Amino acid sequence: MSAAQPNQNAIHGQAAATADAVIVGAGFAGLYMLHRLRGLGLTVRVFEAADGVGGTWYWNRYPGARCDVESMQYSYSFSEALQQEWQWSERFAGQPEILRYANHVADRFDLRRDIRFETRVTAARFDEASGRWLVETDRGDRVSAQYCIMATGCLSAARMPEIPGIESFAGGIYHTGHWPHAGVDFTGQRVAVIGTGSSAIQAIPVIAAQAAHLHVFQRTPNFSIPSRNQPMDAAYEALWKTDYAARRRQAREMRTGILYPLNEQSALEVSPEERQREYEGRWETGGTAFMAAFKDLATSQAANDTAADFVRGKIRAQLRDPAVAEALQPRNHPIGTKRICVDTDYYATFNRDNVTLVDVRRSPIQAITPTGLRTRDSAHEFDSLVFATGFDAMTGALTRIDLRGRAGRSLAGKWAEGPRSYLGLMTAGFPNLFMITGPGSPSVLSNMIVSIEQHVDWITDCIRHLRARGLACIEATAEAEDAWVAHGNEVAERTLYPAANSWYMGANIPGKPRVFMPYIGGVGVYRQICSDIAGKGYEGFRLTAPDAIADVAAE
Ligand code: FAD
Ligand code: N01
Repeated sequence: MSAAQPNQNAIHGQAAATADAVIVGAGFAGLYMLHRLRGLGLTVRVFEAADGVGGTWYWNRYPGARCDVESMQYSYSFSEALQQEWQWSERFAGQPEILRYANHVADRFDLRRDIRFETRVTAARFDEASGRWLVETDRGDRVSAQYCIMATGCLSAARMPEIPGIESFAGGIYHTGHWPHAGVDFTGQRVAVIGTGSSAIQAIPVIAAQAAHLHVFQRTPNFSIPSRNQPMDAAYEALWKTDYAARRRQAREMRTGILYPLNEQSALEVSPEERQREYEGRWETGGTAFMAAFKDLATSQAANDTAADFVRGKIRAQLRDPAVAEALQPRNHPIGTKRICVDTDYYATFNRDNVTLVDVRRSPIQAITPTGLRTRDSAHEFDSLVFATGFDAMTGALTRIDLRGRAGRSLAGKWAEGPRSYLGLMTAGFPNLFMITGPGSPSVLSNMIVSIEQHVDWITDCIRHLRARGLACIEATAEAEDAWVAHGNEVAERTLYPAANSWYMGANIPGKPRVFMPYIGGVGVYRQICSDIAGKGYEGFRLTAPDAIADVAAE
């Protein structure tokens, strides 16, 4: 724990005083939510499992961890002073710098005093008689609060696959999403990485440069675009800062919440030469804006194929060994339908003599052994094993808490067939329980800080509305929720996304229902829907006076 992060757990074990609101999580969502609710004059208690703020950027300290939304955009916009004074050192910030930023925000807005660190919320139960949530933690806290706000993150429930023999491995075992704070020195070691998603693609080049030998166990190759990261250009920073508010406004209206050039043409309406030029230009610029090369890459298989072919060609061109080049080219999903990756020297890393790619789709992993790993066809020995195997995304952090709404009904039970929500903000039967970037909202398909700010602002306005009118409760109606889920599915079905076995679809977790979880209608469109609903007196929500809370249950 750093000097900037005093241990504030002195009163653990005692029943805490009641609060107006409990917030679970102190990543970017929880921090901003706390700031806004304080602004309303509410008493707030935040619980955070980690011993510091930052969420994703606290936990994911693996080598190479970096943002792929430009620093000038992956930052809060709520404070003009903050966005003017903070200076990013690179085009795409690395994890240590983003964590420093989160700590700076916590200090600048004096947020730590309301955050209980190293405390995991284990349960929260709605009491219909009092209309309050009783929140419990693994440290014995019990807090009664009117509002309960889940800022638990979409990608915070790290997932270890169930491979027999894991516990027998004698060397070091790591997960990218729980990386040791002291770092790991792989010098001279034989290292294995399981997984080739975004985290692995960032970590592999850095680990390969340090380790004696690296084995990469790949089940599904991914499409990755070079980041072309570089030191922050002073003129570029100034360009943003002279015009920050207007640029932020524009970004909020974009489909992804990221301001970058969109091409409104179809990939199929231009000549092959023009298409090639567009892709080459975006490849040279680097980053996720590649996917905005044409308007129909997410909706037309034929259009998508042109982009996928282009990237496959680039992969081939970077590799010396044709067999490795073949194995690294994705062929089982349209480009972008699994989260597009962004890398620095990922493909070239497989030209190194000390890197071996093992295709575990052809020859599946059978067991971890004390000295390594056995696939169907071969055995491999190593000193350290890195799991870059991802997360129980979008729902995992929520369903790991014993959340119970009206009539003691559990959220995990309600969501057994897939998450259901109204706007990704609330779920029927759980009054006054808000989710920041919950399933059913654009969340992971966007610059998440843009989506976080929009949700936090909406929730703040909503609570202000309730209090100004002496109302005790807000909850989504079942009808509004059904309609929103149907709309979300219908919009998703118009795209190629459901075709992929992605974590967006829950496909990475055995037994998880196959449902497209984020809302893909676009950040700007979604924002407008949320504002309109609030403007119509919170259409689709039931707002109740203090003496009417329990009556709803009887309906
Ligand atoms: P988190 O940062 O996940 O914070 C949630 C917090 O809640 C965590 O600190 C967790 O410990 C805490 N918590 C959860 N459950 C409990 C509980 N029961 N009790 C107490 N505390 C709890 N997004 C982008 O937009 N652009 C990017 O480039 C990008 N890069 C990413 C890179 C990585 C490696 C990962 C994993 C994610 C990335 N994301 C990116 C998504 C990223 O998660 C969000 O941008 C953002 O940081 C989410 O903030 P949050 O506060 O909503 O959630
Ligand atoms: O996780 P993932 P991640 N045996 O789920 C493989 C964000 N992020 O941590 O595809 C063998 O994407 C699995 O294989 P398969 C971003 O939103 C952003 O990398 O299931 N392999 C896959 O290859 C991202 O999408 C950045 O066949 C197994 C990998 O493990 C999200 O976080 C950086 C396996 C998991 O990939 C999650 O990324 C990092 C098994 N049993 C993260 N189980 C940026 O750059 C799983 N795999 C912005």
